[in-house]
Amino acid sequence: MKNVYLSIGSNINNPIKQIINAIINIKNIPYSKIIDISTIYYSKPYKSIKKQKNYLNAVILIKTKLNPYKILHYINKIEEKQGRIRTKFKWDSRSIDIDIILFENFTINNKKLTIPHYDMKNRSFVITPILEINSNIKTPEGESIYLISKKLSKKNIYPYFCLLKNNYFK
Ligand code: PH2
Ligand code: MG
Ligand code: MG
Repeated sequence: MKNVYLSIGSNINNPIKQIINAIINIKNIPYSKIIDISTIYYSKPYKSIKKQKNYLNAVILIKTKLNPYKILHYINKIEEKQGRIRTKFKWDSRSIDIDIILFENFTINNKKLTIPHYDMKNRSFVITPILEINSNIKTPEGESIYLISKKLSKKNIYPYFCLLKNNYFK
């Protein structure tokens, strides 16, 4: 079983409901199980071109027997099911976005998939929840995510909601 860190984000169509539905749908990915869920964070839009609503973001750690392409297939299906509309603008609002941040210690770089996530180091709404789950984690190149987090501003993210207290999704 491989460890996979997924990031989820939503800023339209009832973000808290979208995040909870995404967790339920991720729980149903075959040959996989949820190990941990971070706090859900409230964050300002990062790199948006147009004016956008604020986001909710979280990170989920799963263990899976599937390969990265199969995981990508299932998360794309979940995005589709949750009404994700892909516009021609990369930074548009989204009902749900699920990204593979880390997949064990794999490095993949092709048209379909880039792992680790190409911009994770600049996103405190990704780095902060990962560290909450595993404070010792490193990138495949051996870079400490804790050290990466020290360079990031935490000004734009706030803890919003915590689901783990009652182990609801485990
Ligand atoms: N996702 C983006 C662009 N900007 N900003 C926040 N706060 N959260 C996101 O998930 C996010 C973003 C594109 O994937
Ligand atoms: Mg994304
Ligand atoms: Mg995405």
